Amino acid sequence: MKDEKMLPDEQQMKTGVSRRDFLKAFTGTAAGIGISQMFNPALVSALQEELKNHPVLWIQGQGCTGCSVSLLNSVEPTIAKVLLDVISLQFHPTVMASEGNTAMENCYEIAMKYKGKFSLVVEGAIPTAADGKYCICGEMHRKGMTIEKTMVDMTKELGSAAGSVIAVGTCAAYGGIPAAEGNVTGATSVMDFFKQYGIKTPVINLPGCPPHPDWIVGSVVHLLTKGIPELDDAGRPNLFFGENIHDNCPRVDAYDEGEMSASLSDPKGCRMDLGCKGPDVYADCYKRKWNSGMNWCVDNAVCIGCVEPGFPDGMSPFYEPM
Ligand code: FSX
Ligand code: SF4
Ligand code: SF4
Repeated sequence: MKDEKMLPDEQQMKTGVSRRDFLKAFTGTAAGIGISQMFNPALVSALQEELKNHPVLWIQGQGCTGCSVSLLNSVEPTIAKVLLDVISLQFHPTVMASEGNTAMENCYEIAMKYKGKFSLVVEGAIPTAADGKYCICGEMHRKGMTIEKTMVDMTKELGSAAGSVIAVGTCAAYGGIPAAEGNVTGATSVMDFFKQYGIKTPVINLPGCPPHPDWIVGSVVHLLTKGIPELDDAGRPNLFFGENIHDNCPRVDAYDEGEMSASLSDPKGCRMDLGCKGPDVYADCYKRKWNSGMNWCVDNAVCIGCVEPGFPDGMSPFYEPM
């Protein structure tokens, strides 16, 4: 893993983007440049040079693919450039053109060639029951035999060969919905899975059901260019998960004055009586907002705490105060 370091001076000159602007992009302040603006053509070419030996492999287990959809909705029309040219995404079951044995062989070849250097993104929980058979990711052909690769196999094999792992979405980070009460598949998070198998590769958790696209792109770029960002006790980057929703909510004055919203369509008041979990939740949704900055959960509903380790059981029922 690379140490924290300055973007090289010549790179700053070449791109016209200072380190200050680069870091500002991660904070999501209204005055800062947006994450997608980091990918101006000059910065793209500088990052390409730095990242050509750092491919990313993305695997999917037990989730709804919402994490990928959230990412793909983000920075159109430059998302293809971000994923393929900047981030060097070499394997992604939803968006890659290749399939079957060819795709699987390519994935494992890259993992061997860049052992200890590539980053693995895990989306979805890992179903460990029934010998992993609840989630078969692909097949490989060997000497006339067909070998099934389960999510358990791929997380174990690729996870131990990777230089770093990003657990994208609450399912991968903490188990999420698949690991909620019932959990017949034995769904588990990346960190718990690694503990079980003694895998020591560092893990960054990027929760959210789904996670904000800026959290994904920003964390991947930070990891690849400047190393692992500072993490909190739940393994999340402080850059995105360091602030309390309630303390920063535009409705907190109403809360202090005891003015509660009468219904979800009430434009005024605090949503606590309607089930808002903001006081127990740490994320920057209140300022980053969603849907290209259009709105966020508390505008039209409540915060259900989708980024927290106890989600969803610990936050249920969503319509009642804690
Ligand atoms: Fe989980 Fe991803 Fe929730 Fe879905 O695949 S974080 S169910 S929005 O999208 O894993
Ligand atoms: Fe806190 Fe939610 Fe009320 Fe906002 S709406 S002040 S986050 S309880
Ligand atoms: Fe999740 Fe709450 Fe942010 Fe909505 S406001 S995305 S529920 S953390």
